[in-house]
Amino acid sequence: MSSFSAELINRLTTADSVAVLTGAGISAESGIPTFRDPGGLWEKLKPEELANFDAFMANPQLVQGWYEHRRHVVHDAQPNAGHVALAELERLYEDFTLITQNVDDLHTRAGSRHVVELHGNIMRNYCVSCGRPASEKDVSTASDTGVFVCPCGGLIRPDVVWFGEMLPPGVVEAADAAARRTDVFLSIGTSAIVYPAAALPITARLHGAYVAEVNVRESAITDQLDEVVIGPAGEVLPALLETVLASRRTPRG
Ligand code: BJW
Repeated sequence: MSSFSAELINRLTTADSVAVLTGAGISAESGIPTFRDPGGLWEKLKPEELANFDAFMANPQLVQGWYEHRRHVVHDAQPNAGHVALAELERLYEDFTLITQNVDDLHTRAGSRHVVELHGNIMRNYCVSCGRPASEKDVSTASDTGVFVCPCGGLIRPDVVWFGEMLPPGVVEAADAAARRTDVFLSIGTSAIVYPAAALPITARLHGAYVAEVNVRESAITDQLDEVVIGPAGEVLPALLETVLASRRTPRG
């Protein structure tokens, strides 16, 4: 049974603007492994070995194979109760921004409308030489050398953001603006060690928002926030939605 402070429920009940940051933890209950938890995506292979451009160029087959495997996992996954609760929470506010570090599309598939994808989308691919978006065929037919290549001969990479790469144009600005104007900011299922995403809850708090975290354990920034709710997002978020809905039904004196 999740427990929320009266302050959090009061702030969410009276808020005009709400912003949410999600990380891999929200998709864990959909069967998509996180990055840094035990058994996570990088338990055996470190980020610097896979999620950067130099690693891709050094061993495209390894990196393409890793993403191909993950695309299948994402394709077969379904949004969970946490994704659905956030989509329903969005309907309560005129100004609601869902900022996600995830590349899995599950928020959109759950019905969220204003989604800011900070780190791209694993279902899209493009050619590093000509920039053309890759087709399904391009990413399912390996060349003689075992790698996926564009008809122009260039290597195909996922449309995601690797370490040392800029985030897509406009997304940092959109996320930062939402963090600055929001009344309540929820940071959900992220270890909060990757920037610029990890700065958003702090920005929100500096600009007067009430900032709460939902996670199965404390993150790197827990001690800088107003509140932490410990528990799985798929259980905590439906309970939070129900509590806010009940509070909105209660006449205020
Ligand atoms: C549950 C749960 C359940 C489990 N319920 N919870 C400032 C300071 C220091 C460094 C930098 C800085 N600014 C930029 C940098 C460099 C770098 C960086 O941040 N490095 C840090 C590691 C120190 N950042 C960048 O390079 C970024 N680019 C950039 O800043 O461009 C400007 C620039 C350019 C050139 C030079 C300098 C600056 C790009 C970052 C790209 C990150 N990319 C990845 C891979 C995406 C593609 C892919 O998916 O393969 O994004 S890395 C990976 O980490 C992925 C994630 O989105 C990201 C965050 O991970 P997340 O979501 O937090 O997952 P986990 O696994 O870490 O945590 C899961 C959490 O869930 C845990 O807390 C669990 O407890 C919890 N959990 N089950 C609730 N059921």
